[in-house]
Amino acid sequence: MKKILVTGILGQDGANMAEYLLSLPDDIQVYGMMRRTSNVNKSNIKTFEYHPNFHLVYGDLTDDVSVDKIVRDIEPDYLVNFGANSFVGCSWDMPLQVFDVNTLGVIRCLEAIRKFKPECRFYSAGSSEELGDVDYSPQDIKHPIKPRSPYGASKAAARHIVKVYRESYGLFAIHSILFNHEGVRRGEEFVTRKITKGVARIKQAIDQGKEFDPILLGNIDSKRDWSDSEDFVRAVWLMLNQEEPKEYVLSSNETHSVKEFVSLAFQEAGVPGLWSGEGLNEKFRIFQENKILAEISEEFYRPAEIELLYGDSNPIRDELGWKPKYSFQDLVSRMVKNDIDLLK
Ligand code: NDP
Ligand code: GDR
Repeated sequence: MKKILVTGILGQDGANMAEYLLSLPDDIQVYGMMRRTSNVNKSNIKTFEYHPNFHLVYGDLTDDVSVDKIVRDIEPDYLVNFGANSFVGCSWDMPLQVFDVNTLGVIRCLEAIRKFKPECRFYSAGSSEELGDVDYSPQDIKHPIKPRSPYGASKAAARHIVKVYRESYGLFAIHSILFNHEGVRRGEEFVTRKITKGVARIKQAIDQGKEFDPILLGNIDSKRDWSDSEDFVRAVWLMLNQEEPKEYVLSSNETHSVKEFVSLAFQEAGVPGLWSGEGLNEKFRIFQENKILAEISEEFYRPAEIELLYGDSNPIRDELGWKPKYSFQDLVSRMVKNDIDLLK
């Protein structure tokens, strides 16, 4: 029997990881760590919350006592750390909180493992945000660390401390670089979900002959390497079960602009459109009509931006046999369909 502790269980990756682990034929007990909030949203775990091998536990990555207690009581074989303040955009507004959760939280996990269960294998979710204003494309695991946001800096620091604990105490601890990954459990402030929810809202209004407001976006020229989170959690499990604690990049090996995402999402909903104009005046209109579907608002620009992210995940494909199931088009299509169905 294997005991696996997953932090960030109510978020996108934590829920996808737990669902994947519970689907395996192995005898696995999954412990999902959630923090206490006044209005808990369990929508991401509703498909498995009452599975007999799933257990919810309270804990907070900013609280040493709770992290110690959970690791001491459960004695997990694996600790998958998906808990974080994961929104880059707000990290300039609360840099200390971001470091407390994303960096000190990793140290708290490592310390608890070192003290109470040193054989526990540890996975920490690193980010392509660590790479920042990139030197070359595609970016691999050797790319220099040059973050452009407090969030990116917090993940870069976490990356270094995982290496220190691995080398100092011989822990099986890895921090891999994850490029953007999305899906039907994605938080609503991230650009992909914001777009697909907006598309669903507008599609419904058009179908009902009603007026609608356009989707407001920031930098639509930035390019991201988008994958499906369901593909990534399988790769994380492969990484955790390899012989040596080797770190890898996870990516789709493609890059697309926010603009492309918008065009494809509306097309998938049967509302094809066209971009026109420049800079702050750029607009996406319904094809051969004047109705605006998406436009720019300065509110969503960031103090510093990463213009291009484009990963190279060939090493994990070649060495651990990982292969994504979903293409960029599949991802957009699934997210749009899900949001349209949710409105019905
Ligand atoms: P989410 O924001 O969906 O989930 C993060 C989870 O962490 C939430 O459930 C949140 O709880 C929880 N959390 C926040 N603060 C604390 C805390 N103090 N103690 C315990 N739990 C806390 O993120 P994702 O699932 O998308 O990402 C998972 C991990 O992967 C994160 O570390 C993220 O930084 C990293 N990552 C994600 C990428 C992506 O594209 N998705 C790319 C690269 C890295 P609550 O539900 O209460 O808010
Ligand atoms: P990112 O994701 O910052 O890459 O971090 P996000 O979806 O927030 O932004 C992607 C790109 O889209 C641009 N953008 C907008 N972003 C948001 N959120 N809202 C908008 O209206 C908007 N308009 C344009 C952004 O400027 C950016 O260039 C995600 C998170 O999951 C991190 O936790 C993770 O580490 C990285 O991916 C890799």
